[in-house]
Amino acid sequence: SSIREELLAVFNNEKETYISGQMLSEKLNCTRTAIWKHIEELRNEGYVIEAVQKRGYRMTGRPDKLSSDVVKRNLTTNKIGQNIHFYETTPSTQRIAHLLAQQGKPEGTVVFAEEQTEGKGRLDRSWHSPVGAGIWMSIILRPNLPPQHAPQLTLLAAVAIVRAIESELNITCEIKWPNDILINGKKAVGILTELHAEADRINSVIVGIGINVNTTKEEFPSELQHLATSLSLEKGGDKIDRASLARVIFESLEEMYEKYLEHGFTFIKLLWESYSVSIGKQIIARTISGEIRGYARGITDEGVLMIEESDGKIQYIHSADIEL
Ligand code: BTX
Repeated sequence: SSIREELLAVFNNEKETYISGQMLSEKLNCTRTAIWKHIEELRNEGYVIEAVQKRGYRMTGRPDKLSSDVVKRNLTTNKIGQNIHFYETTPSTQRIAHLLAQQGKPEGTVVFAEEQTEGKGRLDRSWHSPVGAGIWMSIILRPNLPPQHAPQLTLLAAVAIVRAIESELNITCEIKWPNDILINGKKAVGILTELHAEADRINSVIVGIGINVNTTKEEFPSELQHLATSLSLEKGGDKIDRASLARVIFESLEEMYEKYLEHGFTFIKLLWESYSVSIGKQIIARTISGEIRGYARGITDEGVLMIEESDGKIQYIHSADIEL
């Protein structure tokens, strides 16, 4: 409700001072009973609101939950993250984003979930998305581009996320083609780009982003424990504020996306190559039609991986898993 939002806004602006019930009811133009009811509701959601006789209320803690209020506070983007749909639990934010895209929701609309029960990766693989541990989200973009440029958006997203993580948390990341973000060799982020397109034009792109933020070692299933990590684990177990990270990611993504639409892929490509672990190395690419071994030359202007085989022949890889 709007009282709830205004109440949160007042508490956020008045971090240190107590505000009396009387003042709140005047400010928000409602009864003191209404104020009291909303404060009780906020407490049930995990907000910590102190009440002190004769002084009033003060908010001293917020739930570790992603909510629209918290993420949108101080968000400086024009589009990305300005419309957020939140779910406590959902099979996959991708599914919801696809539906919203088809309903015509605007570019930059985001679907967030605290938990995904059937989070998906590429090729029908699954993405482990335990409750409250990460940022599990899907973003709708509507670039006016031909469909064959869509893979560039995966690389763009990877670059934007790496830059956001590095600047916000001071953690060094590497990118493994096409969509893995690794920290100390382990996967911390996965990106899945899906498309609605006609023959010559993209209608919408759904960029699915899964970031292991506060996932603990025990929360990873045993088969992932050696392959996966979380930002918190890489920070020695410190708990990381998901809302601020989400905000920085939106800003970074929007900046990259706008530059890309204006100037094309070249500068993203350069940045991407600078973060890449696979380029310039001997690699094995496992594709659905078999294995290709060789030297990773780079990526094309389309975002396609080029591997030079021992006989000098160049293979163009559109989809594969890379082993270093
Ligand atoms: P991918 O196919 O490259 O990676 C999936 C593989 O990664 C799995 O087979 C497994 O080995 C490993 N894996 C699974 N879960 C995790 C995890 N939490 N951390 C590290 N490794 C893991 C990557 O696909 C694309 C993932 C996109 C996920 C987002 S979350 C929001 C959106 N909704 C949705 O359903 N998917 C996207």
